[in-house]
Amino acid sequence: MKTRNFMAGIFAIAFALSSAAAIAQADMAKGEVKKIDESAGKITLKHGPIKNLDMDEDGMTMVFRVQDPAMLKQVKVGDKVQFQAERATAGITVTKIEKQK
Ligand SMILES: [Cu+2]
Repeated sequence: MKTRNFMAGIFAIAFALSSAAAIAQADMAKGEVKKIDESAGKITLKHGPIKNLDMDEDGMTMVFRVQDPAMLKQVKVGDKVQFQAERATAGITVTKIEKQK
């Protein structure tokens, strides 16, 4: 019984880890910061594929809104970044951004 619970626990953890990794992989797109417009709350990114937005092409440059203006202080022009973006009524919005490690 103990062994069975242990195995169930292992499977639960493995499942949680693999699905979390899959989600992170699907959502995080890679890009390079081209321009930051703090007053407008916008960032221009040259980006790779963004699966959740059905953008498959590589090397597309476009302007994104940012969910929180503070995000624009975390990066600077020329930085290689990883980000998440979502389609919102106001336009495509970056919901998370961080420097690529
Ligand atoms: Cu694009």
